[in-house]
Amino acid sequence: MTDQPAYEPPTIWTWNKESGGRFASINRPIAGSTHEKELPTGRHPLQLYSLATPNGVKVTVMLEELLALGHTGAEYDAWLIRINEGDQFGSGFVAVNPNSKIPALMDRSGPEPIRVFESGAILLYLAEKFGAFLPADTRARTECLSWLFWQMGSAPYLGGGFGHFYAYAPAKIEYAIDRFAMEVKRQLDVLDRRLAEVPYLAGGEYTIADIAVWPWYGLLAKGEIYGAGEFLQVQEYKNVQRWTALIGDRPAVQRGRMVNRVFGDPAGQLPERHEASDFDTKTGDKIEAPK
Ligand SMILES: N[C@@H](CCC(=O)N[C@@H](CS)C(=O)NCC(=O)O)C(=O)O
Repeated sequence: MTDQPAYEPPTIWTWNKESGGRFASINRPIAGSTHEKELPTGRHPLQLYSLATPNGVKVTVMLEELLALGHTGAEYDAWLIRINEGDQFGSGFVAVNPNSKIPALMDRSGPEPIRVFESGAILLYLAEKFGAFLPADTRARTECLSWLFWQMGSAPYLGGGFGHFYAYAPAKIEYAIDRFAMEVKRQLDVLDRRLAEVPYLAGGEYTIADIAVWPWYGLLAKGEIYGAGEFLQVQEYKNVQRWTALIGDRPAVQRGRMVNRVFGDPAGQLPERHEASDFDTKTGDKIEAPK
């Protein structure tokens, strides 16, 4: 157990101090905007407001995959939302996503703009709009959506549970780390058993289920999130490792990971994306850092 001092919750919780830990400064118990700020709009049909966290990467991978398939209607402007600076609480962003979290998408291709928030909803919206990465056959489509929703329900245990208590919380709490390490290892085993049967999560085809799951569990399997590869012994999940490498080799996945990225190797950072050529000319190693 933990040697934390015992905490007796008061009758009514009040917001009287920062909770501590990384991201504490942006946590608030109330929704809505904190300041007036319009969002920029570029010339493409799709306007994405995001950051290259796993939830953000799902959407940029999907857009790059659609473009790679030749869907020119998927051309997009990707604008950077710096969540650690509170951009998600600007009035323009809240109008696109009342939940104040990236990613958020505005489809301006029709007579009236359509807003889409929640990464799973964005993937499904794009898959249906372009008729891609979502099988038409009822059985395969249903399997795809089951894994898509599995991801949406499971990843908060990985990110908000395990990742938070293992990497970000102000104190290491054994109970919390044990509880969520157990759950995350179980989730990896769920994926491993599924991927022992089929090449991709929905079956024989690469779909939005893979696009949703890879940025979380693929990157975890590569030891690239929370520095937890050894702790969770991720190399043991052989089928997850095979699938992680297969998806990671896709050029669209490699491009999607770079968009709205402002950390890591400068050559892998494309803070904003407005043209396909930006990958060749506007990465962090090619542009001067803002003073
Ligand atoms: N369920 C949402 C989760 C989105 C989410 O948690 N986004 C995080 C970054 S990965 C965020 O914007 N956090 C900012 C905040 O909580 O204020 C989705 O999948 O779109």
